[in-house]
Amino acid sequence: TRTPVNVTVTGAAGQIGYALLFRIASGHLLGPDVPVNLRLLEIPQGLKAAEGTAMELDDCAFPLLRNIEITDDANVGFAGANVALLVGARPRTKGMERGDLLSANGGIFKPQGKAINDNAADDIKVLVVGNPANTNALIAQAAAPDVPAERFTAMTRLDHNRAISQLAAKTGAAVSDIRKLTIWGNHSATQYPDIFHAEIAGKNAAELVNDEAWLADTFIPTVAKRGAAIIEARGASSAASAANAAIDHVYTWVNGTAAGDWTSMGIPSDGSYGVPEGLISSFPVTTKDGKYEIVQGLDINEFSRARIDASVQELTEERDAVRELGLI
Ligand code: NAX
Repeated sequence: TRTPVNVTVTGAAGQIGYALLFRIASGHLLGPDVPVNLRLLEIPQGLKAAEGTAMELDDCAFPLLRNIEITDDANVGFAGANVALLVGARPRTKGMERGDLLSANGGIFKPQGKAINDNAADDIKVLVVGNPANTNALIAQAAAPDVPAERFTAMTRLDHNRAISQLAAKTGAAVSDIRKLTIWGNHSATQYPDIFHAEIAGKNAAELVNDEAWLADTFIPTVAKRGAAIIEARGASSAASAANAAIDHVYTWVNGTAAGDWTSMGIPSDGSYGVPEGLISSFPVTTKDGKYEIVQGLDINEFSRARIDASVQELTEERDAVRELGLI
């Protein structure tokens, strides 16, 4: 039998945590033959609720779930971690400036990055879900100099999945017929969902849609503002779909993209497509054997260029702000 994989989830008592843990334990994160140990990291106020969730996990009698540990100590939570899902973050509250938000999250992601550096397994893979996800990933990465930088990633898979769904609805295609969609930039309102290289049943999606006004005025804002629309409708932010995207992100990273397709991940830029090196920005990537590679050689038209640049500009400003705050 295989050695269990240690999966650490921060913010385990939160609403995404509640939707995520059961799917990890049932084998959807890593595959149906991979046993897992769960490490739930919470703040002291969250420990009791995390214990309740752990009781429910026990009550599922998942064959793949070996053990569960609950802690508010990051050194314990990341000990031997092979996969870390950093979900817990400080949300923006009323009247909070960007600087306040970034420094509050620096207070979470800097020590967690250090705890990963000091305690995680050599093959650690990190996904940051907690917002502002790209810049939180940058903060954690900077605090973990002994971990290869490319192991720190940020989640844009929910945006990717939202874009596929919107494109399917517009064209009447099945979601399974859509390939090669890309989210570029920041997981924020400036993100750019790009269909110019996407394919629908093998045909170019932008040519099929053939409606730049729909792209600019409907598709892009609908995808970018979907989080707010969910809050408006549900009275709470996206949880099950966010958990699903986190599962997709890690599953794809570990198990590979399908031939003829790619996915979107927030990853440290190597300078491709004019994105300054080191920024954690979303790119089209293929994955294989637990590694990812940026898809190279795509033609970027003017429509796309302006939107990628705007989102990358926002990431640059966030990076400069956390640098100013001494967080990286
Ligand atoms: P909740 O407020 O329900 O849960 C957050 C949990 O994190 C709480 O239980 C809290 O006690 C815990 N926590 C806070 N600080 C912690 C720390 N230092 N260590 C460990 N745990 C800590 O939020 P939820 O709805 O689960 O959302 C979590 C995060 O995901 C938020 O930052 C949210 O903005 C972000 N999202 C990111 C998305 C993405 O696509 N990248 C989409 C969904 C979501 O909005």
